[in-house]
Amino acid sequence: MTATHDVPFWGMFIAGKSCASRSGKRLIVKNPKNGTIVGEVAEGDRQDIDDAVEAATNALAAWSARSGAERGDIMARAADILRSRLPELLTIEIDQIGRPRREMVAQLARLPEWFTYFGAVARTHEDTVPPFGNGFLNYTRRVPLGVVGHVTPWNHPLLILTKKVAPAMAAGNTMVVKPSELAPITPLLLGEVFKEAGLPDGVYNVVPGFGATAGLALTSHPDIRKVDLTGGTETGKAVAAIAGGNLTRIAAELGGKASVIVFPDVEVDKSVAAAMFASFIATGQTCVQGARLLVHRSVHDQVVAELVRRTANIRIGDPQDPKTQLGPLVSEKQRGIVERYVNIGLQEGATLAFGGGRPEGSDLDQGYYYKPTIFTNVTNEMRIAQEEIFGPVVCVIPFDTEEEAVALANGTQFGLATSVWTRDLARAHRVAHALQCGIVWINDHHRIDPASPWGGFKMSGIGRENGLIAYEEYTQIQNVILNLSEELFDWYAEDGVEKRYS
Ligand code: TXE
Repeated sequence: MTATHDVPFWGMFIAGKSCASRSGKRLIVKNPKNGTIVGEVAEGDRQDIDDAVEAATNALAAWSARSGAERGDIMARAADILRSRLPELLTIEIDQIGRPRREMVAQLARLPEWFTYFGAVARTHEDTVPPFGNGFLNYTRRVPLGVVGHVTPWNHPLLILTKKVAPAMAAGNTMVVKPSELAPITPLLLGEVFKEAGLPDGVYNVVPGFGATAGLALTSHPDIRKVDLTGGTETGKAVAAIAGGNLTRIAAELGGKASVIVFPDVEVDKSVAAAMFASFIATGQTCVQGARLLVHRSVHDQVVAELVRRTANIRIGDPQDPKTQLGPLVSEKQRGIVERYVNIGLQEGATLAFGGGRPEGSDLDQGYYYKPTIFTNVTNEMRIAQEEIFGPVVCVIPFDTEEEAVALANGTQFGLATSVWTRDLARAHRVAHALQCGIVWINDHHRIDPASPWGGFKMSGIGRENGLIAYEEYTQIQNVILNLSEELFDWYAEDGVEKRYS
């Protein structure tokens, strides 16, 4: 990091070095709580992406030739170094995106687990010996894909990046990252962590820039073997179409409209705590946000009354203050989207039970704050119940039967996650099996683990993060078939013997 005019500056990270972009352009990173400048980073474009892909290509042969154990050792060291640098990363992460410290502490403290888990996967991975018949030794090898591209968003800059980098690195790939233009600093700092851990230069490269320039250059690059993107569904479709032109694999974690289904056997306090946790964490800016609260009609009014009462007590404020419970939205643009949807909800006839505006207070006027907002009298056909708002807005919808709850939860184009709240075990599993989504929590929400597959059905995405499947999706299979026989096999011999192929 260097500084000009008191503004810290971070270069791109290519081949283990920090450097300016070819154009010399810079991106300004602003703090959503008051619009002040957090710092500047080099703004990359096509040529910089080409440079980064070249660095990753040059590093590939040596990195992929390392044993899983060696890769695992480096990743274990990276986990330790990352842990020691968390306080610094935490402060910058909060300044970039405005998420409250109490949330970011909880989230970032878990990041090292991804490197220890996937490092251990690299170390312990076993290939298979599929049956092939007598006289043959037949085995498979999982080999890396090559150079892969990671396009990441601003809502969980380090967590989402880590979910992609750890399996890719463990499997022996090299990578180029295009982080969000709103939150590029911590992804750059991760490069320093890897370098200190002994990761060879060129394995991890970062080119900050905009989606339409650097993002497009990366995802359309013919030498990229896989694009792993988290972002909006429209972005995912556009990127998949372009990647398809090069037969580049794609993994995409896209939008969602998760439901929180509350059955009447759950105490009201518990349901309300569940709904608040699901809906308002990250100021609602998460792909698995509990955007729809489906409540059994018999407890609907009680749940709504308590939800409104408790939501009114949420402390909105400076994200760096450990007591703050709700920070600003990430940008003016994001707040504009939320405000537009709240107006749409009102026009559609939904009832604003709480929120629906900017909070007052001189400190809050400076930032992109928005009150936690509760809509009631919502029907599932309304746009506010169907489209991803990505803000602190929850739509409450009553239901009468289990079948109706499932139909409501499944009744969107998305299929990322749902939480089911009940003490009835058979019902919980029955509902889980009927849900069309990649993640189902029972009596919980938002929980994640590096070992547990994460990703969506339908328009919520393709491919999986986390777990052995994420490692496998960063490899391709090579099948090696060895004929153990020394006998001459002469298909064209005119010996009158009927030939057998197997
Ligand atoms: O995301 P974008 P934005 C949703 C959420 C939000 C909406 C827009 O609903 O309101 O998307 O947010 C890069 N080629 N999610 O505009 O544009 C971009 O630079 C290549 C859900 O911030 O999808 C960034 O690095 N790259 C979500 C990344 O894609 C492109 C997280 C995501 O940006 C590109 C974020 C292109 N043509 C937003 N266009 C989730 N699933 O959690 C953009 N990018």
